[in-house]
Amino acid sequence: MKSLWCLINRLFIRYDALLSITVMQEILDINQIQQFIHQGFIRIDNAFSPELAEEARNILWNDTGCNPHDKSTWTKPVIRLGMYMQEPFVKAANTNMLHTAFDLLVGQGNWIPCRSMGTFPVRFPSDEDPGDTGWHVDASFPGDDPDNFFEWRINIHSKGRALLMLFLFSDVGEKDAPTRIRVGSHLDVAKALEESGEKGLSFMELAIKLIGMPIREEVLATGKAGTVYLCHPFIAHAAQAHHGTEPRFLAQPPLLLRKDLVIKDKTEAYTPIEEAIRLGLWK
Ligand SMILES: O=C(O)CCC(=O)C(=O)O
Repeated sequence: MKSLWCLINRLFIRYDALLSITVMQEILDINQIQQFIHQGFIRIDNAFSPELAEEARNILWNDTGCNPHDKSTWTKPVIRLGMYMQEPFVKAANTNMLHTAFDLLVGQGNWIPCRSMGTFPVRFPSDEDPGDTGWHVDASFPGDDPDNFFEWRINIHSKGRALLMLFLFSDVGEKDAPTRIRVGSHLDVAKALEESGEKGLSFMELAIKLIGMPIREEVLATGKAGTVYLCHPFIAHAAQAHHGTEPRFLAQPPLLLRKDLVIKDKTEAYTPIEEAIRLGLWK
């Protein structure tokens, strides 16, 4: 009787595991995981609902001090808004679909749920240069002067940061200031970070190194409100001026790591985020 129970139990556990693998594959298939490793990003459509996006936009519009129905009030090319922790933002960042994708890319549970939506560079149609369109990699841990953002650092283990995420809270077409992503640049960045080890490079040091890196194809982070781009933390990206008609609402919060990444001599399988760093360093 005991062994029959054991067998039934085992069958259930296998069925459960199979079911969760099937659910995971519905969210990200093997091609998307390969794309993440080789190109450094994937796009997830309908990651959160248009209704949540609209609720969030209403809060953001209020904070811009501009009137959505009066273009004469849209006087600046970009307005940067602070951290948002209200319900629509936290819900958007924590859908089942995104949690499953985080598990697949970063390792089961090796990430900290996002409770704040980070900064919002709200971009308005304008002929004026926004002045913040340089190529860069987002930094992940403070340097000697934590108050100086340009001194924040990035190292080969991506200390503290699992992903760069781009959350589209409005429909973003090619003219609506979509973020530019350099396809495969995370591989060049891994190589550039190798020598500096744990100390890594500061945001500015790495931005200067990007200038000498190989020319790579650019992809625009376009999509409907509710789209999320999950990017390798080493991906080089840049803003651009807005040449469309409606303001663009996008957030770029980090996904934080729970445990450090392992890129050498690991006993279990490497996760896609680790695989990508290994690819940049050794393949
Ligand atoms: O506004 C954008 O498209 C991206 C902005 C960005 O990358 C940043 O502010 O770090």
